[in-house]
Amino acid sequence: MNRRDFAALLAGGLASAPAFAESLGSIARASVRMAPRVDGARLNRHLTELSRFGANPQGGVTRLAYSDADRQAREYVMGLMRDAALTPEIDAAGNIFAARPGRDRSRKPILFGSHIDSVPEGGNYDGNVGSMAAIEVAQSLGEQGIVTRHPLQVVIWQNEEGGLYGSRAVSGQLTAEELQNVSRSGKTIADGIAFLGGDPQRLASARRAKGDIAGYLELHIEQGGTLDRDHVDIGIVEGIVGIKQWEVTVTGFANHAGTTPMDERHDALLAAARFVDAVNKTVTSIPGRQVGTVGRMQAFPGAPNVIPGEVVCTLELRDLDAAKIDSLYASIAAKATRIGGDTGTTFSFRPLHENVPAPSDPRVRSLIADAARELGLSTRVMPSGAGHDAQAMAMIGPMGMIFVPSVGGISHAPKELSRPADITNGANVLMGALLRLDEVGWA
Ligand code: HGY
Ligand code: MN
Ligand code: MN
Repeated sequence: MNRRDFAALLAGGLASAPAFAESLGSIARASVRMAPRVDGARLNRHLTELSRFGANPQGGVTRLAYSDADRQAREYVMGLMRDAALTPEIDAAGNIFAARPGRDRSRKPILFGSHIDSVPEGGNYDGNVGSMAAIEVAQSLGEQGIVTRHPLQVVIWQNEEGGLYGSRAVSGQLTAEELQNVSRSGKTIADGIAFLGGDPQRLASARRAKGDIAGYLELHIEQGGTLDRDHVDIGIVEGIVGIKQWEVTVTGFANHAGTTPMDERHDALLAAARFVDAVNKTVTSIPGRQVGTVGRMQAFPGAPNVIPGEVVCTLELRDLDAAKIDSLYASIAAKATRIGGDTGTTFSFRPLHENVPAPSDPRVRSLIADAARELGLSTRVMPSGAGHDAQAMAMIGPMGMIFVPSVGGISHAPKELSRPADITNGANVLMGALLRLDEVGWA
């Protein structure tokens, strides 16, 4: 029913309540018809199928970047892209891009997507939800005959979990030294990129400059418990934490565990144990949401009857404020020196990688809020304690992130779970935000 008829109905008085209710219903249906929707059943089916690649017997997935499971999963995803009438291509950095032309060739592309690599013994939703949803949105737009003004590019980033390697190559933040970092699959980053079909010698061709994109949108699971606990449908990310990681080497002196008196030892593992405690005490000594973690530790030579002569571990610090990360690091390094003095050991720190903190674009946040409101979904503006490829994209264009609830806040673990209805909601919000971004397009 159009506006004029509706006004006549009101002016002529209500013929009868049922007629009026019917008219309201038709208006409501008309407005619902205006909000295109994804095929939620197909989206959740694709998520289930994707979980086969690198599946763990205890549940969840180990799909390490540059592993066979990663490459096989990428093949599956590229097949879905072709089913969605997209043409997947692999850029020199090993990222998968699938483009759809827009009506206005002068416009810059809108990018949207996520990653499908996982942590060891991770969950089936981290990255996968945003990746499958992006393909589903592109497929649904095509099926509903919706052609956007801007070109669209669905992207599946490579090696997000190792440190945003694929997206940082595109944003120009990846350094040549980092290509020699060894990934969890055992391959160097350079070999891993080649394994996925990229070309580490031509990384510059994957680079995009600030202004090369009209915007970037990413749907992701919250990986925390706020939305689930407070029964909120959609998280609108205000900013993504900065992350700095170091490899820490503690050097002592390997010796006989039986004949070396306690006061003559240079025990690298004792020093490392005090270091872990010092990290925790330093990070919790000031107010705020900063976090610090020693996530991995190896003692050498690793025999019960040998005093460890060396320990290699990791240090990771996160906060929305880069300056706070740096001051925490300075305090921890000073404490490490004192621990070394007390134990006759030395500490060295080798930077592994850095993700700079990234605020989302307030204009994109309001588009996401409008899309959620139109769908009758509740929203919460919130920070992201997890790192995401979106923070690399924020370096080159307006960025927005959409969260859906993680049940119990569990993530990076086999019990990671998001409900199918929430995932479908998130994909519909992604679609709505994308169409709004296309409408207002700033570039
Ligand atoms: O580690 C992170 O925060 C992200 O899940 N890669
Ligand atoms: Mn992720
Ligand atoms: Mn993750």
